[in-house]
Amino acid sequence: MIFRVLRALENLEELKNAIVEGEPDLAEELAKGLMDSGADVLNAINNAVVPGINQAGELWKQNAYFISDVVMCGEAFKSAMNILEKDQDIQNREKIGKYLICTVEGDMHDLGKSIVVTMLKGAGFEVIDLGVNVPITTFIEKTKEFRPDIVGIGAYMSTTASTMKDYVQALVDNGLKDDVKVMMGGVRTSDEYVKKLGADAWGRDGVETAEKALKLMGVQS
Ligand code: B12
Repeated sequence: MIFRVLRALENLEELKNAIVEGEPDLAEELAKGLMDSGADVLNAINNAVVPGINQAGELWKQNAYFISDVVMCGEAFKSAMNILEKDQDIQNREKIGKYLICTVEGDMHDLGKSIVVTMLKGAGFEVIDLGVNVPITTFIEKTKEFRPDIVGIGAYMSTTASTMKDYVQALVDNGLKDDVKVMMGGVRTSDEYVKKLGADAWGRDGVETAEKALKLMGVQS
């Protein structure tokens, strides 16, 4: 038993390192290994994938990594997430609501959003991911088409974060705001900040976002 636990911890450490070292093929292989061994996927995301990409971000901040290094870490992150997202427990959850999510126009960051998407799926949401660099017109068009219960808006730079308020204003102008809750998130944001932009809730990370989304739906997590 103790060896199984140690081996599982070792696997998580290896996956984290593959992301920090920017090795997409290895990250994919290790994620497949975790899935095949029946590991807890949400635990793998929280304790290997998220810490891995955070560590890569820290290394960039300390000037130990170039952008090209961070891009490779992002690729490794995505290869791992592509595999882990296929987990049957995540796929087969009974759907409790629709969540439409996007990154604002001018912003290409999507690693944090991918984590949020997986956690929301794990919590039972049907997620419509519009991707990155999404103009307000597309956001409104898709909100009208899909009629989500919650919209999630992500922005990751000081230059793009303040534009999230324009997305809320567009919901108001199109008569959609009364039917939808708004969540916001991203590295440059805080609870206080997004409330000023018109959000109903902020998500610090994937887990908190899923918890707060359930709460907005009136479901206890
Ligand atoms: C990885 C990264 C990149 C990658 C992005 C790859 C990708 N596919 O996403 C690359 C290399 C491409 C990149 C490019 C750039 N980047 Co960059 N990037 C980062 C970095 C290192 C990590 C971001 C990240 O993925 N973090 C890990 C995830 C897990 O965390 P997260 O994003 O915060 O997400 C969590 C929460 O915020 C929350 N959350 C996220 N989204 C949402 C959405 C909702 C709705 C909710 C509720 C919650 C939520 O849950 C997530 C999971 O825990 C940060 C530095 C940092 N320390 O954050 C800079 C950073 C964001 N980048 C920055 C900059 C300046 C740039 C560039 C302009 C650099 C350049 N000179 O070209 C370009 C901009 C391109 C563009 N137009 O968007 C700056 C922004 C500074 C500022 N002014 O605010 C930062 C802060 C680095 C810095 N200190 O200077 N970047």
